[in-house]
Amino acid sequence: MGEVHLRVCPLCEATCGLRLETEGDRVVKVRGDEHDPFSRGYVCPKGVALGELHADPDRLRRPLRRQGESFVETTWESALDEAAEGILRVQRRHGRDAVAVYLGNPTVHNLGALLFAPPFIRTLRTKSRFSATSVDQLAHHVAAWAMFGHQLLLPVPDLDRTAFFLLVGSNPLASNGSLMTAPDVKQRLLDLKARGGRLVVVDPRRTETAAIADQHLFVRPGTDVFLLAALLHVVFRENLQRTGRLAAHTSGLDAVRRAVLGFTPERAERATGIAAPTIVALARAFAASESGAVHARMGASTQEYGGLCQWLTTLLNLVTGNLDRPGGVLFTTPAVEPFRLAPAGHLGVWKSRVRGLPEFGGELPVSVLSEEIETPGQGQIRGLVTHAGNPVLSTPDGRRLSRALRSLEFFVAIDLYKNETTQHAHLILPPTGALEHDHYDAAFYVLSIRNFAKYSPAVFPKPAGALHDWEIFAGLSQRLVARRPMPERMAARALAALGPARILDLALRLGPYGGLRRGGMSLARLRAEPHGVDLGPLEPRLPKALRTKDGRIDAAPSIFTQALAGMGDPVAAPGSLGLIGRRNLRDCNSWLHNVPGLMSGRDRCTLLIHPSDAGARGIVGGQAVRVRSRVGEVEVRAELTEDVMPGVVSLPHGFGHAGDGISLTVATRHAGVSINDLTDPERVDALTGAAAFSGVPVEVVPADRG
Ligand SMILES: Nc1nc2c(c(=O)[nH]1)N[C@H]1C(S)=C(S)[C@@H](COP(=O)(O)OP(=O)(O)OC[C@H]3O[C@@H](n4cnc5c(=O)[nH]c(N)nc54)[C@H](O)[C@@H]3O)O[C@H]1N2
Ligand SMILES: Nc1nc2c(c(=O)[nH]1)N[C@H]1C(S)=C(S)[C@@H](COP(=O)(O)OP(=O)(O)OC[C@H]3O[C@@H](n4cnc5c(=O)[nH]c(N)nc54)[C@H](O)[C@@H]3O)O[C@H]1N2
Ligand code: SF4
Ligand SMILES: [Mo]
Repeated sequence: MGEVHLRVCPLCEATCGLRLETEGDRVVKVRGDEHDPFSRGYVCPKGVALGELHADPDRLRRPLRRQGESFVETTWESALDEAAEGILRVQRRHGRDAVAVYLGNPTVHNLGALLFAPPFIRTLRTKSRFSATSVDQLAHHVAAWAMFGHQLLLPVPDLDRTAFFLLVGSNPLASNGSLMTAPDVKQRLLDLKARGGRLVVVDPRRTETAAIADQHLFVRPGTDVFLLAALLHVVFRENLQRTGRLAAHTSGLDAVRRAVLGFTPERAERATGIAAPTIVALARAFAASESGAVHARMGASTQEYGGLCQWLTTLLNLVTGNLDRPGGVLFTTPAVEPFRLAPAGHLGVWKSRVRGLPEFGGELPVSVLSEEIETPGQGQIRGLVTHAGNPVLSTPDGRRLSRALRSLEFFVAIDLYKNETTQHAHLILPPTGALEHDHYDAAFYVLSIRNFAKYSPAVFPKPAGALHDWEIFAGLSQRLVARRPMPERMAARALAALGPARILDLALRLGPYGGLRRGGMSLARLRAEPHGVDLGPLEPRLPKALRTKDGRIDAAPSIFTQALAGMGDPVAAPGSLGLIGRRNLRDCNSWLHNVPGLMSGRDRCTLLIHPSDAGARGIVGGQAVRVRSRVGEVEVRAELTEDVMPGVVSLPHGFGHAGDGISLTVATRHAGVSINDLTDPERVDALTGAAAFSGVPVEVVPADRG
């Protein structure tokens, strides 16, 4: 007899409620949970594939130890002992910072890891800390920290109530949304249009999202800063600003007005390719709209001016009166307050050893990881711990990183697969799969378009002899502090004894909906409401929520005004094309290509190129082409389409599953090529250190002529 389980899908930011039917240790059916008040029954193909992922024969179930070029199974006891010994050995020989750590994206989709990775990293006492943040949303944290005083004060678009949604560099119809947790985002966008609202998309490609928009503006990659500054310029020039209630709690607005004086719509036209009158009309329409939200994501965050883009985006929302008001962008009031989980942030308190890029919140940009491993000297990285990350495919110049990883004295990977990155480890420690542990989206309810809370119990019991991510972290931490003073040992033991569920319960009780009153938020309450608890629409929280020293919004942090003042106009490299990435609904960064149900249909890893650019190079549709950048080259099939603007080519990210060292049977059959064999670690946002993926200059030639 089968069983029915309710839980949240842990694969992307949308947090859809699922209804899983199981028989024994098998998932027989996955549907969207129509009684989940937030996701309302929506599910995408990835959610449906969770059962296949769970059953994937390539998913590792036992710790592996490298022996020459192959791996052998070992016991957890000896794997954890060896891992801790390896880490301590490198630190004894070369110093604490010689051991680096990299946290990948799924770390934030896993409550146990989210809670136990930070204390583990503190135990390492290393400054060599990296994560996927610096190839993703770092710009948002820097802007939030500089303007609002806390890196997690991220304004979220009030998608269900806004009258005007201006979306820059994001394709939620493929990604399901980002820094905007909005399950069933397509329907929500269609609802916006149905209630008379307006959707405008700014993107170098006519994406699936652009296709349903009222207006799509092609923008040259990496030039959004000129557009955003020009929109502000028009708002000030035409006296359309109405900062309203928040003006009294904001400093620096005059400096902002002065900062954008030189950013005319005509200058923006030259940089972006968007006609000046179009920019003027957009500024007027947005400012006049009864409400509006500008949201700039991946395409605008991972570019040379990503930090500036996020600052200008928030300013646009602020000066048009849309910050912290219904229909605009607001801060969530999540059941678990993020301020209890994460510190406020700091920027550039130290710099990376080789290139001098700034830390943010204690992390260095991952674009420097290879050089920090390769460059001899005090502080050289000789050991590495990765958790839920695949930086060989996800960070710039992955091939170089792959070679660098091979040179490490010690590398331990906590991961479900032997993939492009973990194949280089000395130890691979595989945790339980998503369905074998409980979950609560502590991170994504901070970014949610409604205040919402839902607890997911494990679907399957933990298999005998398996460990959860948090248990691996706790086991390592306890071993690392074994010879340290008593208080440290006791703290590590006490934390492990608590475990994630009890920590969550405590955080819920201490949170804004907790307290002693009956029905106050607690784990028991969430268990009793398995479809989730809707905590209402977002509500204004300013100025109270501000964490700046003076309790005011800083509209003009000097890091931004100076960077904007120092900006020159973009110069195009003659003959080259600008490379951008893309996502497909059935991908999940680099790691779901081993699930057969997601890989049917035609080859997704193609180079999109405009027919005029193809014609000029003698390229026809379907032809193999060679794409070459400063750092590397790949060979891939060209797909001709007028959906990318002339001068721009697009490759998906997350492919490139070749080589004998990986154990990904299905993914290898759909290997594709890695866009990050072309992206360049030298191209970063100087302000934040984040990778600049947008517009990497590439040459494209027919493969038989290259
Ligand atoms: N199916 C699927 N869903 C995912 C993921 C996945 O891999 N697959 N990954 C998840 C993760 S980790 C994240 S962070 C989110 C990201 O979610 P999104 O932010 O929506 O990211 P993308 O879908 O990559 O959309 C980025 C868009 O920016 C455009 N772009 C590129 N360069 C520029 C530029 O210079 N300016 C402008 N204006 N646009 C530009 C690209 O053409 C692309 O359409 O998606 C999440 N959801
Ligand atoms: N050029 C280019 N590069 C990009 C992007 C882009 O758009 N263009 N997108 C960037 C973005 S937004 C992101 S977030 C990064 C993602 O980059 P990463 O986080 O480095 O890589 P992922 O592809 O998400 O790989 C996740 C890994 O975690 C493992 N895993 C999955 N679940 C778990 C778990 O519960 N526990 C453990 N221990 N392991 C698990 C998987 O097996 C896989 O190895 O890539 C970035 N790189
Ligand atoms: S949209 Fe995201 S959360 Fe929802 S089912 Fe798909 S992968 Fe899972
Ligand atoms: Mo991401």
